[in-house]
Amino acid sequence: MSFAEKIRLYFITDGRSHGHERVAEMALKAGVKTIQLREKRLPAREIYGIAKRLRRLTYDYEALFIVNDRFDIAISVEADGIHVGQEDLPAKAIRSLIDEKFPGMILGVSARDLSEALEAEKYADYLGVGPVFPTSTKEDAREVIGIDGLKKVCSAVKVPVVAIGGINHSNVSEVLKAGCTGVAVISAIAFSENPEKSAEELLNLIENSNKPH
Ligand code: 3NM
Repeated sequence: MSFAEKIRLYFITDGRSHGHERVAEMALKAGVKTIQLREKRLPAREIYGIAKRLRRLTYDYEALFIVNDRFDIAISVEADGIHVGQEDLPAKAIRSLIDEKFPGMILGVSARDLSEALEAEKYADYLGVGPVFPTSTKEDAREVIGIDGLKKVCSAVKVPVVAIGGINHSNVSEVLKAGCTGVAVISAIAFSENPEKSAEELLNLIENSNKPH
C-alpha cells in the first residue's frame, strides 16, 4: 500500500476517550493505516510507554505510526514519523536531523494557511491543513479555513495534504473533493460509541470518493 493510500484516513488518538491503545486497536481492526499519538497531558515516561505499545500494535497491523510533537519519543520507539505544529520544534531543524541521522523517517507539519503551507512544504513529507471546520477537540485551533481555504492550499503545494478539523461522516466526501490526499480525525472515531464501526464507515465513504492523487 502506498504512502498516499495509507494516509487516506489518518486517525489521531489524544487519549481523551476510550484510552489510546483501545481506541487505536479498534481503528486498526477497521482497517485504518495511519495512527498518530497526540498526548499533551502526561509526563514523558508515560507517553513513552503508550508509544511503545502503539508501535507494536501498528507493526502488527502494518500501519504507520506517527508521534505528535515529541521527536525524542518518536525516535525512542522507532516511530515511522513525527508530526510538528507551528509552535513545536521547527520543521527545518527536524528535517536536518532526519536527513542526517534518521533517513526515511516521515515528517508531517501543520499549516493553517497558504503562506505557512508554502514554507512547511520545503521540509515536510506531508502537510496537516486546517481546521477545515469548527472543532471542539483542539482548544487553541484558529479560525476555520473552510473548503475554499483547503482547495487553495491543495492546489498550491506539491506534497500530500491531510485535511483536519471537524471532519466526520457527513462532510468527508466533500473534503476529499477539495483535492487533499487524506483526512485526519479525532472525534469522528474516538468519541463514537463504537469506534471500530465508525472507522469502517469512514473508510467506506472514502473508498467511494475520488482516488488519491
Ligand atoms: N489540529 P476533530 S484541528 C489536532 O487545525 C487538531 O491543526 C487541528 O479533531 C488543526 O477531528 C485538530 O475532533 C483537532 O475535529 C481535530
